[in-house]
Parts: sequence; C-alpha cells; structure tokens
Amino acid sequence: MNQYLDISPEVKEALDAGKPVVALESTIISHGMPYPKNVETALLVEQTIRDNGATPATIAVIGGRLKAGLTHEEIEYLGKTGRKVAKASRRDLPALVARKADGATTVTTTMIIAHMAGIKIFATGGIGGVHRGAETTMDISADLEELAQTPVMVVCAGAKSILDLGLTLEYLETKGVPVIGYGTDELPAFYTRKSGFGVDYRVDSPEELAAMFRAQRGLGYKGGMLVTNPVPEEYAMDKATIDAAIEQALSEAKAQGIHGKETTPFLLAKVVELTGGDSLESNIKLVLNNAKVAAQTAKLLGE
Ligand code: PSU
Ligand code: MN
Repeated sequence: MNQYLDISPEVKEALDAGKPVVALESTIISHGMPYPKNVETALLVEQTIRDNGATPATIAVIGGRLKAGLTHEEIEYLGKTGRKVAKASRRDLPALVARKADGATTVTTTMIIAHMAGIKIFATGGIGGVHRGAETTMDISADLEELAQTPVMVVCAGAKSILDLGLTLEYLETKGVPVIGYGTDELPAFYTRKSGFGVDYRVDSPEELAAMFRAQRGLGYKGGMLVTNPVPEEYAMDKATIDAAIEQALSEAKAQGIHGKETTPFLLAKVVELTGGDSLESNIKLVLNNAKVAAQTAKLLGE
C-alpha cells in the first residue's frame, strides 16, 4: 500500500472481503455547495450508497495523509471550512503531502487516491472539462487527463454548460475515454437532461456498464470511463433559467478577472447564488441518483 495512504477500517474491511466500494470526492463538499447543505448532502450520499449495498469511501487529504474513507467529523470539518480548504488537483498532492496540509479532492485526485486504494468506481455530480474560451486561455481541467490515464469508472450527471461541452467531448475522444450515456443517447448537461451532443454509447443497465468496464480492463487500457447519468426528470431545471444564470456567471468571472483554479468554484457558487435554492436542490438530487447507479454497478465489478 502507498506510504501516504490511509484506508478507513470500514473501507478496508470491505475491500479485503471483495465487497463493493464507491469512492466520493470532497471538492464538491468544500467548494461545490454551501454549508451546511454540503455536509448534509455528503452524509446522505454515503447513506444512499449503503442503502444500495455498497460501502462509501469519501476521499480527501487530511494533515498530508491521503484518506479513503472519512469520519463524520472530517466531513463536517471539510464542509465547514469550505473554500478555505485547498482545492487539490494532481499537481497539488506533492505539496500537500510534504507540508502535512489538508486538501479537498477534485475528480482528478479522487480518481488517483481511489485507484491507489483499489477502488474501481466513483460517483460525483459534474466533472471539469474544456472551458469556454479555452482556445485562448488553455483552461482545460486536469479531470480529462486523469480519465485518460487512471482506470476508474466515474459516474456523473455530465458537465455544466459553464464549459464548452462540444470541445470537452472532442478532448475525451482524442484521449480515448469512452463517454457512456446511462439511459440516454445524449450527453446530459448537469442541471438539464440534454445538451444537444451525443454520447459514444448508450447503456441501460448496471450489468452492461460493468461489462464494458471489465472489457476495458481486459484490453489492458490504462484509462477510465465516463458514465453520464441525467438528472431525474422531476428535478431537472428549466433550460432558459439555468442558461441565463450561467451566462451571467461567465460575464462576472470575466469582469473580475477570475482565472486558473478559481474559475470553476467561482462559477459554481455564482450559479447557485443566481438561481437561489433551485439549482442546489437539483444538484443534490442528481448526486444521489449517481450514487445509486454507482453502488449498483460496484456490486457487479468484482465478478
Ligand atoms: N463541476 C461541477 N461540480 C464540481 C466540480 C466541477 O459541476 O464540484 C469540481 C470537481 O471537483 C471537479 C473540479 O473535479 O471542480 C474541476 O475543477 P477545474 O475545472 O479547476 O479542474
Ligand atoms: Mn482549470
């Protein structure tokens, strides 16, 4: 086992017994939602995974240790401290480990640590991608590179249209990352079920997801797989409302000169602010929905 990794007793027991485990990220807690909804949601997501027969492993960096499986106190701490916790991407882990610091893990670092721990599947809300205007800013999330090089299945609700979804799909194609629509032919756009862009493959059951992942491993590929699961119909947002909020968030980010790792958290917080509780509610519901699909699939990945 990696010298910097701590696996919680519950997660270790499950892994040792070959039982299904689902990884969860912590940037969504510290940077993706306001307190206390973030903590409530993190605990509810863990419960949903348990209810569906798997063990949750929420991932973060605490005191320089890579943690797979957090205590309720640790989740409360990450949620309460919020954006003051470092957002930890691939480039940040060496510094956080050496300095014994704390970090909230993004999709990228959650995949890295999940893989170190032997966890094959991870559920979240949305992934990072190619930002709008990336042709001049070169702002492309490290999440896309990680999907290309780390063998973890990531279950999400697509990506928010704060990103350029067309370019995000092109990038994933170049990198050889399969983009699967769960019960849909179209890439979901997080708050809405449709984006206008097609996925590579539509899959309608956890069995077929597991079969594809096994085939990817059998082929000796090093990368992962992106499963995009649309927000349940009843919690989807009105497209015009969310589009207007995203446009305003993007123009405020530009006016304030927001850039680099601050871009995504700024846009996420702005969209929540502009749409009131509605977007937060649909965000919570879609994460729970992804946790369920991930737990159902995790049970089949051992076979
Ligand atoms: N998109 C969301 N919600 C999130 C994130 C992205 O809809 O919480 C978070 C995830 O942790 C993701 C990270 O991995 O932001 C991407 O940040 P960046 O764009 O800086 O790579
Ligand atoms: Mn970026």
